[in-house]
Amino acid sequence: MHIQAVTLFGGMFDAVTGHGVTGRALRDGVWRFDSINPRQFADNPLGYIDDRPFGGGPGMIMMAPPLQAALDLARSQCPAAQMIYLSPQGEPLTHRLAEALAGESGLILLCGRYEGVDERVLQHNPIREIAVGDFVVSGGELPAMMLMDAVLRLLPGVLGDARSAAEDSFAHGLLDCPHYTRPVEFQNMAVPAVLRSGNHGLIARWRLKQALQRTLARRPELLADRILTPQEASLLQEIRQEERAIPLEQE
Ligand code: 9D3
Repeated sequence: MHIQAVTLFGGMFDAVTGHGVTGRALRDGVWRFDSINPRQFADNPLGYIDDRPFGGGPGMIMMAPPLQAALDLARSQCPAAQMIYLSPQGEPLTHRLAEALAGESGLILLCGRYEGVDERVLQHNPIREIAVGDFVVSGGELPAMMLMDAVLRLLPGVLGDARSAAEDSFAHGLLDCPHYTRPVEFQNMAVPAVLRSGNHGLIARWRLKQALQRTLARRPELLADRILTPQEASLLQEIRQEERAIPLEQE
């Protein structure tokens, strides 16, 4: 996969290109990366690529011509690439969307700074607008890197263990169960006995129940439109019964 970022801050991408599984996969040739600085296409010697908004108001807007030149350069290097504008107004980034993007041969990631980009850039290009959550960050670079990481780890050869991506939380639509390693006791807390029982059927059942319990408590909306397996349905019933039992025990 060829990823090109149109950004004023190409150096920020060292975080993804130089570290961890994504860094290793880049060195292994699983993916390629280039950053393109729209400043190189500024029409003035000082390299300004932002200007004041028509209609007034605070902040600056990234100008269309230098952004278009940068996008055209990126497109010329990977004509089939999907263009993406990281924007607070975009559709939410989900695991499902990351899976879809992992099927692309290239991505061109437009990273905004200031108040955003001239709307005509978005009208002129076939471009998907994507947001990373309902919170405000200072520019598109960190969201772009989150998207890159989420997509890249789905490519064959990025994760060492082939099971890891498939077993991820959200891949199966539930939050993850708790995990434990040595020592067996920490701060007077023991590892749940079932995990040391060696009974793999019981362990799988305990983990699924924990995952369901946490999802119900923290992200009930994830359970709402999910088709439950018979085992999940019966575990969920068990959880709800225990929920009702607790207040009685406390009286
Ligand atoms: C005053 C209105 N703000 C829009 C919500 C201004 C504004 C805030 C932050 C304009 C641009 C930005 C920079 N943010 C991003 O580029 C961004 C982002 C985000 O802030 N939240 C979630 N996802 C994303 S993707 C890109």
